[in-house]
Amino acid sequence: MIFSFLFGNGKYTIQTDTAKKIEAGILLHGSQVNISLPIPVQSFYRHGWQSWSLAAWMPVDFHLPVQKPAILHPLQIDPLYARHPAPNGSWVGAVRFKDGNVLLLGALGLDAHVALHNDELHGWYEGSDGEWLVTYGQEMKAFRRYASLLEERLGSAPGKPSPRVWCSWYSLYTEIDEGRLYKIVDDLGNLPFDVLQVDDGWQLAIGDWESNNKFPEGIDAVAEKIKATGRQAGLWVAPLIAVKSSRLFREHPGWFLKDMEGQFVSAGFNWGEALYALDITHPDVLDWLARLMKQIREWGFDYIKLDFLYAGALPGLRYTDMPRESAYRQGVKALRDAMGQDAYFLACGAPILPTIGFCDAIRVGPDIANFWESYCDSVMLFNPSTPGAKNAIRTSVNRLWLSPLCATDPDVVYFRSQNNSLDTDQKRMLQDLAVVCNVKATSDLPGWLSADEKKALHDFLEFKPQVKQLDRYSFLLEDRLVDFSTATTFSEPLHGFKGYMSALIGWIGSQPWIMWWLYKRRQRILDKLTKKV
Ligand code: 9PG
Repeated sequence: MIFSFLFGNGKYTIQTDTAKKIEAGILLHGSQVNISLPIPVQSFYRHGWQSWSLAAWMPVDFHLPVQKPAILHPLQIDPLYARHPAPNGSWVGAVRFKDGNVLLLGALGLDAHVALHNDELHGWYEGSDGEWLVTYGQEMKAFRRYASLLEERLGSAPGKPSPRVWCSWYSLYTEIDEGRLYKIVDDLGNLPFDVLQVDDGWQLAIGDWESNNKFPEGIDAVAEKIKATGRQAGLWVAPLIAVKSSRLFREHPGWFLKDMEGQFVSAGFNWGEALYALDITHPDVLDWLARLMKQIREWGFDYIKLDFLYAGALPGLRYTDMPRESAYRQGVKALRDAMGQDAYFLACGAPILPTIGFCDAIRVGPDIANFWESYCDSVMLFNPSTPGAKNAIRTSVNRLWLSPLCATDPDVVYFRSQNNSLDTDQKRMLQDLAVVCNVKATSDLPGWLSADEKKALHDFLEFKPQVKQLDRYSFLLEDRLVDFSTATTFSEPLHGFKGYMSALIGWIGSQPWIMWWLYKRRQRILDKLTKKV
């Protein structure tokens, strides 16, 4: 069917099954939607699939290169659309006109994608059909209307206050052990943290979620030590992936997602190894996951960071045939039910829309790092999902519209100058974003902080200002103006000789043995760095 609607700047022709006017805009229903735009657009809002995928406004004539290395596609973006030629995004897309108004097309269901083809905005559902909102006007208002309809469909977080978290990742990385964590429990003293969260490095293997020999007293003893200081204990776990060398994979190869050719579906590459995805429609997998969540609570952890969740929604053949994001959503609901509503659930590496309603917080950007950006990742590989402060701020600030639905976690901030190449302004920008999100975390070892830095950290944790958004990237914190726009720019895609070099580096970076070698090299550097701790 073809429908015509008049918005502020002209007549729009919409092709889909049904359309009706509602207060928020126009509610459509159909597996496909085509909207002809009456006037030229300036920029397109692309919304990446999962926590680490890029969300940004981009000029329509900016050709985003294919993200490199390709081996990381399943881990960093929606692999199905890695090579889509047109500007595109998951569930929602918006275009901005010269006068500043936007037109937003947003799916109200799962398994949906939006792309801009010249003067046509195109939306489609992968499997079935579903609802869409089309809304026009001032940018922040348009996104607010979309978020509010999403809340009606998907629910929202129950509004628990966001705890202030000390997380072990961005200082010790995998080099955590019992002694080091016990020392941190003591050294945190009276800094106002609510949670001490143990990150990656405690487990036997990716897939085998029992404590390793660096924790002779067991991971439950760590939880107990933390709780004895009046804080909650937090634990990181990546329950939907496993490596082939894990006992889980060896004992249950039939639990893993396969493709049409019968090959295991790749969930990317990390820790120097290939990752595989559990099929969470398999009843035995669901049972195993529920037991794991209950076990974590029994160990004494009440704050749970579930990571690498995208693996549950990768394309593949499932035990129960259903659209991939619906399968994932069922799985996340099962995880939430098993951990209990009273646990604090931070979703990370998570497909955004299908996680909403079940998590308390969602990571809305790639990992932070103790540097602004890496030349190799940002310029040579053009990869906005890699760790770095600029990448993390860029995507997080472009996802603030999600905040009515759940807490938006921009990742940790730094106060330390030791082992850190971020300058004062860059650290300040990270801290300001955490205040805007009201999700505050750090990984700085107390021993790495000077007295002044400790005081600044203390003040930050206690700071609860009035926050007012002025426009897309600028805010008032009480009466101080903060602006994140310098983090939202991109480097120029490379052409000519540099373009070939970039392709070559991308190809080299996609070789598993190079990834393995890089991992081992990183581990050696880390080992040296943490020896003194
Ligand atoms: C632990 C970490 C931390 C961190 C998470 C997640 O694109 N990548 O290759 C990629 C690897 C790891 C990663 C993010 C992206 O980090 O976000 O906070 O918990 O796992 O291993």
